[in-house]
Amino acid sequence: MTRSALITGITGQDGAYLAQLLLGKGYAVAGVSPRRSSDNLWRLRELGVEGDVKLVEADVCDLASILRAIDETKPTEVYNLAAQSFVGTSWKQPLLTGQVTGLGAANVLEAVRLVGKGMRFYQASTSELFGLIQAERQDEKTPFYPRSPYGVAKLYAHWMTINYRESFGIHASTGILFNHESPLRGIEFVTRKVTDAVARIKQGKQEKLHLGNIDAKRDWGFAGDYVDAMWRMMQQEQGDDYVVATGRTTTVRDMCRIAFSHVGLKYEDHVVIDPQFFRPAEVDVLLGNPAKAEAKLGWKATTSLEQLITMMVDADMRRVAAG
Ligand code: NAP
Ligand code: F7E
Repeated sequence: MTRSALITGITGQDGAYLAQLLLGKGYAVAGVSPRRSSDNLWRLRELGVEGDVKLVEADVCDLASILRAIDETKPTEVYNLAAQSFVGTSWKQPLLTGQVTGLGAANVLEAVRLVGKGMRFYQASTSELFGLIQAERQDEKTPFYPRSPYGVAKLYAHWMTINYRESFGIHASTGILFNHESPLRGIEFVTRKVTDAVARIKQGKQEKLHLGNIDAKRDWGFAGDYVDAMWRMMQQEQGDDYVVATGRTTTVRDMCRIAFSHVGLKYEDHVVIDPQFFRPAEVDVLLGNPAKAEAKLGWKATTSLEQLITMMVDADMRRVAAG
């Protein structure tokens, strides 16, 4: 029997890598794509899989459209990756973030409950749940303390997933994924903002890079590694919750140092601290403990931060050179 997957958020960074991974495993892959006035398929195109996935026009805020998408594609696995995922925007559009990132997940869960008998469900949970950290290294047992409307919306989605697993016996898993990046990362996130600027500065198209809190620390991994952990969760006998991380934390400042030095520049000569990029409440430090994912899923991060950032700078150097 052909295995099939429906991915909400297929046009995002993780959606594109997950689609590529599943196609490589022989899955029929479909994706929920909300109507947009401009092209949002560039990531699928860059990975060369645009023509291999079936796109269904639907929106996680519209339960009827999700029911139709599930009915049309009859997936065996449903991955809910759709979100308003930019933390900074979540203070500017808190209600929209709640609707898409929080209630959107409830809509997809409800659709699976109503018409998805036997379907497995994955929820994209996040290290932002830990926010103001309650333990030095965060694992599945660490209490949550979200620090943004995004984190709060994800908390609701996280507990709804657990509640549907416990209430209705749905095979539902949450992946508490720490930051993961790639050349397909959105330009507003700090790693890609930096690697894009490094390429522009090196090629004489920009002089300065305006950043906010460069003392913040993150546990950064490669998105290509992390979608494999999602798939592994779906292959387990039972749904469960897993932290997915590298176990190493680095400041934004040191990430900048790696990116600039890769092309022979010094970040100190170009980075300008700009108050507009500071957040109303900050998550100062995140450091994950992926021991459970390593033991139960046989998963391990394989890409170092240096490899990740140089891969991203090289991709942006090519993009900027190509105009
Ligand atoms: P992303 O690049 O921002 O992708 C988000 C996706 O959601 C896009 O495909 C977007 O479509 C879609 N979307 C937005 N609103 C929607 C709606 N109303 N209905 C249907 N789809 C909608 O995010 P990502 O980095 O791939 O992350 C994937 C998921 O993992 C997200 O839920 C994110 O919150 C979560 N997460 C990410 C990280 C990370 O470090 N990357 C870590 C932990 C958790 P358009 O492109 O058309 O807007
Ligand atoms: O910020 C600091 C900023 O926007 C990282 C999302 O995928 O990961 C992501 O959320 C850090 C923060 O990611 C700038 O204050 C400094 O401390 O790249 P980011 P994020 O907020 O960690 C989690 C796990 C998710 O779930 C989210 O969906 O960098 N920072 N200066 C800056 N950040 C940005 N964006 N821009 C700056 O100029």
